[in-house]
Amino acid sequence: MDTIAAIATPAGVGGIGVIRISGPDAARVLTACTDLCRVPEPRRLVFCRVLSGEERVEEGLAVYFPGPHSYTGEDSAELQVHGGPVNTRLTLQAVLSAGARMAQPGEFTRRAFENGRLDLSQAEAVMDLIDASSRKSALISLDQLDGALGRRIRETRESLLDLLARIEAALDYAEEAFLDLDPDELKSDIRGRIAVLEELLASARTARIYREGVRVTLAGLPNAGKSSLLNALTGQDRAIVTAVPGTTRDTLDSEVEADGVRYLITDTAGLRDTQDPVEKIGVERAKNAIRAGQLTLFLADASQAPDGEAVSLWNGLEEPRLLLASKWDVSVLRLDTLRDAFPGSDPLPVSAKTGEGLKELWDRIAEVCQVRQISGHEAVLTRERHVDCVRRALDSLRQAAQALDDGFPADIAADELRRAWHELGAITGDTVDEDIIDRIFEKFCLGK
Ligand SMILES: Nc1nc2c(ncn2[C@@H]2O[C@H](COP(=O)(O)OP(=O)(O)OP(=O)(O)O)[C@@H](O)[C@H]2O)c(=O)[nH]1
Ligand SMILES: [Mg+2]
Repeated sequence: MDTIAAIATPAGVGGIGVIRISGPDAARVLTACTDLCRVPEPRRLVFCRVLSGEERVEEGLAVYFPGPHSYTGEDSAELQVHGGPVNTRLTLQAVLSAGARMAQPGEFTRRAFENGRLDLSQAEAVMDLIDASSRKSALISLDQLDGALGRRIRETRESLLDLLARIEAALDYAEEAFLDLDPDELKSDIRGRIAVLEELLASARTARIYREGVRVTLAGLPNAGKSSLLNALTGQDRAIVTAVPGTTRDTLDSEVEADGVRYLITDTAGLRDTQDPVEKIGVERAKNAIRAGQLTLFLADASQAPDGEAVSLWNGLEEPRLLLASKWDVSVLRLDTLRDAFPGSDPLPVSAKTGEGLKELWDRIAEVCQVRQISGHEAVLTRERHVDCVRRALDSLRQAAQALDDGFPADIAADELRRAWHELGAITGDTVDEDIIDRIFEKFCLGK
């Protein structure tokens, strides 16, 4: 194993720049590229000058982490120098001249994984934490880094092994022991594992919502109050509001965070047949925005009688959709009237003017989008890769249960259980191909 080095801080100017070194030669490299005559005490910062040959190129702090108690599990060191692009590069050069080689992206974390310091899901959490775009998704990654997902997967795999052992023992001593193997009990154990995995799958949806946010589109006839509602929901004076129908021509996105979730709310042009070429394009864009969104809020103006055109637009909308009785402060209708006029609706009264109903609207949005609060230390599937593994494991478990239901011999079920065990192992990296590991780590940044 060779000794690797890289600049760990982002390119550019900053307070400090960190050069990381890891591998069996870390101590020797550190003393060779500095004026330190011996390795510093473990985990103690010491002042040093960085040397290139005899020449001083930088000065800063050095720290040494002997393995296995380091990030990578190997002997490691760090040099903290001034955070400029030229001097950090000079320092790296000095480290490389002292015998280290340039690290590949993600190579430090890959070594941590290969040395058993992190399982694969934790290594992925490191990257997700760095990439987190909201407070909540950062916290989810932190729990995963703590090992919450890995623990849940390992428990499930253990219990599958138990089941397998019971089946195999029964098969080995077929005649007398087969009686010990109560198929109903076996089935109910398998069902228990299925429930655990189904719960995990549901968590993936939540994680995705926290990571990517939710796109909500406002739609309705011209003048229904869409732009006013956009402004009210985001608390900004974002969209132009006038009493003239057809005010909004283009789509307009505005972002707002509610309960830790980022919502991208899109205001659109009022939907109507029009000869105006600009408005025509606007209506086309509105339709595209409705298709691209995850939820449509359809505004029906409650200050006038229900409009047949609005009803047919509502009927053409795909789920999930919510009907809002807009301008409720000047309503001339009862909610029941709207409910009857718009089939399949459960209208929610709102007023952009007074703010009435907005709190309820946020609650309904969260409910329809199935935003679930995540408590701390919960096992959550954060990546498509995990989701695929769990789906395949679930398939196998269902097949196993089915095989027992159909009265097939228990070794058929055992094959499926083994497959599920294998699939789940790919999440933690216990059973995974080298090329998948390559693909995961090549997406890491340099120095991580
Ligand atoms: N009283 C009352 N008036 C409202 C409310 N919301 C909107 N309005 C009025 O309704 C008119 C149209 O509002 P907009 O928000 O521009 O409606 P829109 O759906 O964006 O209209 P277009 O962009 O033309 O499609 C304006 O005169 C608003 O002041 C409300 O909650 N209460
Ligand atoms: Mg508008």
